[in-house]
Parts: sequence; structure tokens; C-alpha cells
Amino acid sequence: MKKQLENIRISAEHELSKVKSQKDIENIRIKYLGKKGELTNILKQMGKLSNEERPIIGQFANEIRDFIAKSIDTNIKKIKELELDIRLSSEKIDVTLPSKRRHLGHRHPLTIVLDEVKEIFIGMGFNIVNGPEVENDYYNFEALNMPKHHPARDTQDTFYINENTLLRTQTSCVQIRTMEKSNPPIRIISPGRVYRSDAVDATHSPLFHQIEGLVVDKGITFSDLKGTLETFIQALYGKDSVVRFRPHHFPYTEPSAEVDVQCFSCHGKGCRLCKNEGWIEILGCGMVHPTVLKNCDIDPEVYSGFAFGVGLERIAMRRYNIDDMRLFYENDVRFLNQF
Ligand code: 2NL
Repeated sequence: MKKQLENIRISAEHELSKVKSQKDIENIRIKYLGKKGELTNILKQMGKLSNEERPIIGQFANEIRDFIAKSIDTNIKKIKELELDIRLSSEKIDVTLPSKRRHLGHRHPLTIVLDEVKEIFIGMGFNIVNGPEVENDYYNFEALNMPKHHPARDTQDTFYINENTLLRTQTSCVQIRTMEKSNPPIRIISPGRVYRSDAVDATHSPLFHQIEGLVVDKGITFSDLKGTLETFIQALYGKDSVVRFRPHHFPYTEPSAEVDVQCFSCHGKGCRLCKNEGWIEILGCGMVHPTVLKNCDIDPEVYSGFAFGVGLERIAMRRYNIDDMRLFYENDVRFLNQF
């Protein structure tokens, strides 16, 4: 029996030397020390021993049991450390690794230019006003000194929803509504979508964006208009931009002008960009027609004002050297990524 116990110790020790996990150790514990384990089996046979042998073998069996239990304990500790080492090295985080690049979205080129234009006018004390895109005949035409059958209506092919309702062809409607509601001084710009029934090509779209401006106060003159627009154009295109005012006609302003900026590419000599003109048209403007002021209950004998309208696509095309307006609406990321 002593020999049997000695063999148990040797084989337990041998098996423990090969364990790889806590599970292996647990199996060994059950095999040797468990209720149906090998050591227990032997102890159960103690009854068969003589009175002299029993205490000796009993003590020896206890020693073997303690020995195996102790070996198990130390092996568990070792295995736990080993398993922790393996886990730590496999879960290691290298905090010096560069992080993954996140692809942030960004502003549309039209938004970039619009934000810039707004910033320039906010800097000159203008407020930004928005209004409805679905308008009626009065705010889009009548109030702006374009009565029914006025020839100017034909030049702007309008989308009608019914006889009296239409998609606004310019954002002047917002300014009419502002003049109706508030008293001078008024200093506003109204950016937004406008609609004209045009066929799509490189320079036309049935939906485009306009920014209109309006200033009404006592003593506003054409030189205020010139100073404001020169400041705007130089802020947008650079301090040394050369600006020229050319007489024009609009039904809602008198006198009226178109504003050109000297071609940045050829400095007035004439090139492909300016179609040999030397100048590039930027906007239309003028002194608000007295009839328009009267329509909004503002006395033209007391107040005067100037107004202007700029196409957002046009100035964005100039700014980024884009030759086809359709690029703005197609949302091709290869185009948009460049801004
Ligand atoms: C253009 C440029 C322009 C205005 C818009 C305006 C607005 C009011 C009164 C008077 Cl409420 N004028 N806006 C003035 C001049 C030019 O737009 O090329 N339009 C066809």
C-alpha cells in the first residue's frame, strides 16, 4: 500500500509538471484528491490494515495528500501568472501608434462662398433675412414695379404653380416683405434659392442661388452704393481688384448699373476667361425705384436706398475657376473633395 501511495505521488507530480491551464490542474485535483479520486480510494481500504500498519500508512497517506495539495497550489499560482502574461501581451495597446484617419465631411463650395459673403456683409452691419421660396405675383413682380404684361416678366421664364402663385425668380420678395414690416434704417442681405425655367447648360440651371442686398435710410446716395459694393468685391476678390460701374436698366432701380471686376487673369488685356472683354460681370445694382419704396409705405421724399443682386454660382465659379455650373449640383465626391 505504501508502494501504491508512492506511485500516486510520482504520477501526480509528473502530471502536474505538464499542465498548461487551470482546467488541467482542476482535472488533476479531481483525479487524485476528489471524492472518487485515487488517494481517497486507498484511504477507503485502510480498514483492511492491521492495527500496527494503520497509523503508519495513515500518516504517510496524509503526507502524500498534503504534498499533492501544496503542489497543486503552487502550480495554480504559476499557471495564473502565465495566463495573465499571455493575456497582457496579446491585449497590449501601443499608445504611440497613429490613430485611424477619420473622413470628416466638409462644406459644399457654394456654402463656403455664401458663408464668406455673409461674413463680409455682417462686418458692414447688415442683417441676414430669409423668406419663402413659393411666392405670389405681387411680391415677385408687382411690388417691384413690374406690373402684368411688363416686358421684364418675359425675360425671366417663371415657374407658375397657379395663376397667382409661383417659385420666386429673385430674393427681392424677402426685401419687399422686410420693408413692409419694418421702418428704416434697413440694412439686409437675403440669400437663397431662386427658380427660372431655363434649360440646363454650363452657365444655366432652373434652380440657382442669389444674394440680394438692400439699404434704406435717410440720405442714402449712389456713392454709398459704390463704396459698399467696392468694399464687398475687394474683400471677396482681393484688395487690388479693379471695379467698374456700367449704366444698365432694371425696372426696380433708377438709376441702375452693372458692376464688372477687371479680369484677374489678363488684367484687362482680354483673354479666354473674360472672353476678350478684359472685364467680368459680377452683379447688378441701383437706387431703389421710388415706386418700390411707395409700394412698401416708405416715403421716397424722406428716404432713399440702394439694392443689388449677385448670383452665388457665378461668383463661386470665378473664385474656384469652375467652368461648368452643373458640377455644383451633381454631388460627385471627386469634385466636392477638392474644397
Ligand atoms: C440682377 C441683379 C438686382 C435688385 C436686384 C432690388 C430689390 C428691391 C428693390 C430694388 Cl426690394 N432692387 N434688387 C436691384 C438691382 C439688381 O439684381 O442682375 N437682376 C436681374
